[in-house]
Amino acid sequence: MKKKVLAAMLCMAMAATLVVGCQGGKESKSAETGDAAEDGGSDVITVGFSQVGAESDWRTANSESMKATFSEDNGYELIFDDAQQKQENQITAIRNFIQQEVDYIVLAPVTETGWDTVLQEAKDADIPVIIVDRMVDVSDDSLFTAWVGSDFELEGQKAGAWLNAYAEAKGIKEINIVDIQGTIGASAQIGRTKGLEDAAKEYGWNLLASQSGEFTQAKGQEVMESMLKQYDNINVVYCENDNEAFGAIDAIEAAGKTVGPDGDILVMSFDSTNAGLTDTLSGKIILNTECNPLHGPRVEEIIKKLEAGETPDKLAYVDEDIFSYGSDVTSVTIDGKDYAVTEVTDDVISQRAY
Ligand code: GYE
Repeated sequence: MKKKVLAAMLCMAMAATLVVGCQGGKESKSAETGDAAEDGGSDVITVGFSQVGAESDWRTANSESMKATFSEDNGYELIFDDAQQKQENQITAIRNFIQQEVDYIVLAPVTETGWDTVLQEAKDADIPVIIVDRMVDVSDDSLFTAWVGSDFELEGQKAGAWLNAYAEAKGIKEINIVDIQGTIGASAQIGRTKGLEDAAKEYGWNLLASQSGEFTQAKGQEVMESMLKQYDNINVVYCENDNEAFGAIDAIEAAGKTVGPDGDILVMSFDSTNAGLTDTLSGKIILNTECNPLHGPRVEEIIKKLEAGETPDKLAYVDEDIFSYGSDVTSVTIDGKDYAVTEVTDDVISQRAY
C-alpha cells in the first residue's frame, strides 16, 4: 500500500533518466532504489502481528492459525513477534512495526489497559490496527480499526449456569469453589471471573479463593497446591483455561484427592482444546466451555474488506459451544437465550485439530 505509492513515485521520478520496470514486483530491480522498487507493483501485504506469548495450547493454535493464513503463498509477509506475556515487549514490537511501515498491525493484547500512547503512534503513522482475541480498553475507539474475539463474560455465564443446573440435577447442596484465574487484566480473565462471581452471588456459592494461574499449567498446579493446603472443603475448581486445569488436576491427585463426577472435586475449564476435551471425555474435567482460537481467517476477512475500501464491523464475536462430561444438563439459558450443551464423545474429539 504505502510502499506501492512510494515505489510509483520513485518510478515517475526516475522515468526521465532510467528504464525501470515498475510492474513486475520482484523482477523490478534498481540499484538506486533498492527495496522500494523491488516491492513496487507487488501485491504483498505486510502484517505485523504482536502475539501475547506461548502460554497455552489455545495460544499455540492461535499462532498457527495466524501463520497459516498470513503465509507467503497467500500473498502476505508476516512479521510475527512473541511478547512472552509482557506488555512492554508488545509496545516495542508495535513501534518496530511502525518503523518498518507495515501495511497492518494486528495486536493480541496481553491486558486491556495501557495501549493509548502506542496505538496513537500507529494511528499517526496511518497504519490500521486490528485487535484480536482479548480487547483493549482505550479512551478513543478510533485508535483501532476492528476487533474480533470471544464474549468472555458470556463464557463465564454459561459455565456458571451449567454448574447451577448440574448441582441441582445431582443434588449437590453446597458449592465450595475456588477460581484459578487467567492473567489478571486480560479480557479472558475479566469476563470469566465476572461470570463466576455473579453466579456465586446469585446461587449462594462459597467462593473461597481467587488467584491467577497466568493461564499456564505450571502456575495452575502451583496455585491449586496452595489452595488445597488452605482449604480442605473445596468441591469445585474453576480453571480459566485448559492448561491451568491440567496443572490443577495434577495437584489434586498428588494431594491424594480425586477428580471427576464421583470424585472429591469437580474441575471446570475453558478453551476446549483437544487435550482439554480428552480430559472432559473421561470426566476429569466436568465442563469445558469453548473458546475458539482460529482467528487467522477472521482477521484476513477484515483486511480484505479494508483493502476493498469497505468498512468491517468494529466488533465481531465468535460463536462458541459448551462441552460436558455426560448429559446431565443439555442446555443453559442466559438472558433469555438458550445455549445447547454438547456431550463430549470420541467423535467430537476427533474433529478437534488443536
Ligand atoms: O483462553 C487461554 C490463553 O485470551 C482467549 O488466553 C485467550 C486465552 C485462552 O492463554 O488459554
